[in-house]
Amino acid sequence: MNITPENLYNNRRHFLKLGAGALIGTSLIQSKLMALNFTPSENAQNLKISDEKVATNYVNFYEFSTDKKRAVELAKNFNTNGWKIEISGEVEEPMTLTMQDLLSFPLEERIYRFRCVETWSMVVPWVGFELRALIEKCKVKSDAKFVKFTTLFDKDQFADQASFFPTIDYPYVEGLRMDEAIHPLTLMAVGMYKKPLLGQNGAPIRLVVPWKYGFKSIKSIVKIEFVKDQPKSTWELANPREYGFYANVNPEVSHPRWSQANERPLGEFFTKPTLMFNGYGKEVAHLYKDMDLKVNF
Ligand SMILES: Nc1nc2c(c(=O)[nH]1)N[C@H]1C(S)=C(S)[C@@H](COP(=O)(O)O)O[C@H]1N2
Ligand SMILES: [Mo]
Repeated sequence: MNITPENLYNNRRHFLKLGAGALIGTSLIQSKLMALNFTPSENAQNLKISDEKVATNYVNFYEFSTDKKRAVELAKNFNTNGWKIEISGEVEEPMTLTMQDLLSFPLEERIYRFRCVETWSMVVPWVGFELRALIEKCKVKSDAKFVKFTTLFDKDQFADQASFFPTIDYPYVEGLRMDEAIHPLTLMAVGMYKKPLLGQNGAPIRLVVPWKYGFKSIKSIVKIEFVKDQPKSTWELANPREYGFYANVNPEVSHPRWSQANERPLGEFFTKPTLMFNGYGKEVAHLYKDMDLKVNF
């Protein structure tokens, strides 16, 4: 069954007239009309979904601003026209994928817990496709041991990139080990709350890795490289004592400046205990069975 988003419903006639191809460009107006055809989630785990207003207004997107409200404000004009992802490195078929190509992967709704290293958390109904589908499409070679992701670098659009003293080293880079990347929970998200992603949440396409701290879930991706060596991620480069490459949610490993034992769900007053691997231990603990998670934090 396909969901008809409210905005598409109103524009159905317009949509039919232009045809799908014409709409899967990505200007702001087009993306408002864009149909996300996806398999909805049944919320089998009965997770309590965060309020949409809260999840789309309390964001971390340093390229715009470290101030959460200001980032939302600045993201309103984010132009994702003609967005492409370049795929290179250890692949049989390097390729450049347009949004139209990316939206043709099988899209599903996935309701995931999301835990920021700052100790707030939320539950988001994402729409996206499994990263492993993309990995199959570009025929990744066996020499590839890691995936490196890069966010857009564009001083005209990102105020903090243009500033004299940028907060972090841009472009924002993240990475996953290959077995993490092909894990079925690892999602390339193009939407949330049944609609295309807003600028502040990483439009038009971002990573979502639900068992890791939020900073691994890199936004507005323009490049994916398959590499032999472990890439250095932006936060690891900025402060290796505080932010490791793995960044698995772990209530037993404190951040040097605060405990990670509890979290505050956005929109709620009381905190609750944080779960190992953010509650996804059954699915992912085997990936780390031979590792010391205090060293590889
Ligand atoms: N490019 C980029 N990706 C990013 C960030 C960022 O500043 N820049 N912030 C990260 C952090 S710290 C978190 S918690 C999540 C926040 O996602 P949300 O704002 O959609 O909740 O995005 C992550 N991805
Ligand atoms: Mo975060």
